[in-house]
Amino acid sequence: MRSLVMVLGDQLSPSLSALRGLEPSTTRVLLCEVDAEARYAPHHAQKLVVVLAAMRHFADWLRDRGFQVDHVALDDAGNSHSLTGELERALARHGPATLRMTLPGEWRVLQDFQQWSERSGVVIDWQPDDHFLCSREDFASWAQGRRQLRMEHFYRQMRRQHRILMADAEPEGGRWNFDADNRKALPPPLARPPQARPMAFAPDAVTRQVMELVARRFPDAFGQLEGFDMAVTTGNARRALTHFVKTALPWFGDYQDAMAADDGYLYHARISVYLNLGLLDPLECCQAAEQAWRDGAVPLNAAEGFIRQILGWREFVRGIYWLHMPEYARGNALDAHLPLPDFYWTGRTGMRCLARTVQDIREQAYAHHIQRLMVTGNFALIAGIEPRAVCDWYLGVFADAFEWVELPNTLGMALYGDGGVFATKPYAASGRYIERMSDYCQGCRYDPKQAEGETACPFNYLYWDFVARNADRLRSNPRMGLVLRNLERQAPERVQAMRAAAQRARQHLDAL
Ligand code: DLZ
Ligand code: SF4
Repeated sequence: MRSLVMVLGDQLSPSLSALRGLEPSTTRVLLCEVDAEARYAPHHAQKLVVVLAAMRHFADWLRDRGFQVDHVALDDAGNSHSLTGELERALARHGPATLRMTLPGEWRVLQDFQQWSERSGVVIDWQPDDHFLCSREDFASWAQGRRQLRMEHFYRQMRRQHRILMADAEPEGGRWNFDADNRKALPPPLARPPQARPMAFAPDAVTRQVMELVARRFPDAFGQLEGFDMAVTTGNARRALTHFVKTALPWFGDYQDAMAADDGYLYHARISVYLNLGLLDPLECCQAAEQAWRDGAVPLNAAEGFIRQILGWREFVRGIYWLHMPEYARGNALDAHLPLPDFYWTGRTGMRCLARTVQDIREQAYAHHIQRLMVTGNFALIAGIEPRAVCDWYLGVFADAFEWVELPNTLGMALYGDGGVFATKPYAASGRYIERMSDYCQGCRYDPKQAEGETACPFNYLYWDFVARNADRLRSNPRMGLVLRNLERQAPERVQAMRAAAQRARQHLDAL
C-alpha cells in the first residue's frame, strides 16, 4: 500500500483534494469516529447523527470505488478516541509510503495535527481545502492593505471571478445586491406562498444504527433525536438542493428576514449542513440558483440573495476566521460577562420568540439566520452574555456549525465581540424589530410596544440599557450616532426606569 489518506468528518466530498489522482487499489482511506470530536462542543444529538451517518456512507462510497477503507467506529475496541491517536494507529497498521490530508476547516484541528507531526516526525502532505471557492491565501491577499474588510466588496470580486450572475462585466439586473427587496414582513398564514419544507429523508439502515449508537453513548446530548430527516449522502443532498430551488427559492429573497412561530424553515434551504460536511459543492449551489433565474423560474432578488449567502458570506466568514485565529476566539470587546441563561437549553421562558426558536432548534438542530442573529444572538448581545458561552452553544446546537463559520458569525456579527472586524456596528434591536418581522409577539406574555412596566417586552428595556451601557464605547462609531441621539432625546426618568428594569432582569434572566 502506497498512500494513506485521512478524511475528517466534514470532508465528505466525492471530489476531495486529498483523494485526487490517487489509484484506489493502492490507497487506504482512514475515517474515524472519536469521542474527542463528539465531545469538544455540546453537540445536538442530530448533529452527531448527521456527521457519523454521512461518514459511514462516505466510507461505503469509497469502498464501492475500489479504495481500501479503514473506518474506525465509536464502539471499536482499541479506539483511542482522538484523531491523531487514530492516525498513529493506522500508520502502525499499514506503514504507508505517504500520508495525505486535505487541510482541516478548524484551527484547533490543524494545530493538533501540526503539533503531532512535529512530535512524531511524520510529514503530512497537505492538500488545499477545496470546500471553498476562495483559498486562504487569496483571501489574505485580497485583505492586505484594506483598512476595513467589507463583505460587499469581496462578494463583487467573487461574482466577477466565478462569472456568477454576470452580464459581461456588469452584474445582472444592473445591481450587485437586491437586499433592499429582501426584507418583507411575514404575511398572515393564508396569504403566504405555499409552505416549502426542506426535503425530508427517512433514516436508512445505516442512519438508524447511528441513531441507536448516539442514543446509547450520548444519552444527555442536547435536542431531540426523533424526527431526524437530513440527507447523509451527496446524492440525497443534491435532491434536497433541487427540491429547494423548485419549491422555496422563488420566495427565499422576499421573506429571507421573516420569522414564523409555526414554521421554523419558511423559505430557507437547510443546505448549509450539506455544504459544510462536503456533501454539496458551493459552486454547484450557486449555479443551480443562477440557472433557475435564467430559466425564468425564480426572481433575480431571490437568486442573488441566495448566491450572496454562499459566494459572499460563507467565503468571507471563513476568510476572516483564518486571518484572525487564534486571537479572534478570545474577543470580548463589549466586556460581557453574564452566564448563558438556562432557557437557551430548555426553551423555558415567557419570551415567545426565544421559546419558539429554542424549540425549533431542539427539534431540528436548525434555525434560520434571522432567528440566530436577531433572536438568540440579539438577546445575548443586549443582555451582555459572555461571548465564549454563547459561542459554545452555537457550535453545539446547530447541525451546520463548525468553528470556521460559527465563530465570526456569533462572536463577530451577533455579539460584536471582535470590536468591529466583521460588522460595522452591533446588530442590537428592540422588540419592535421582532414584532415587525414575525408573528412571535402574538400570544406572548410581553407587549412589544411597551418598554416600561410589568408587561414590557424585555428586548425593549434591555436594548436601551445596552445602548446606554455601551454609549462611550460606541460614540466613535458614526453608524451609532442616530441611536445615541435617540437615547439622549428620551426623558431621563424613562431611561432610568428602563435601566433599572434591565438591571433587575440581568440578575435573573431565567425568570423572564
Ligand atoms: C463534528 C464531528 C463529530 C461530531 N465527530 C467527528 C468524528 O468522530 N470524526 C471526525 O473525523 N470528525 C468529526 N467531526 C467533525 C470534526 O470535528 C471536523 O473535522 C473538524 O471540526 C474540522 O473542521
Ligand atoms: Fe419576543 Fe418581546 Fe415579542 Fe415577546 S413581545 S415575542 S419577548 S419580542
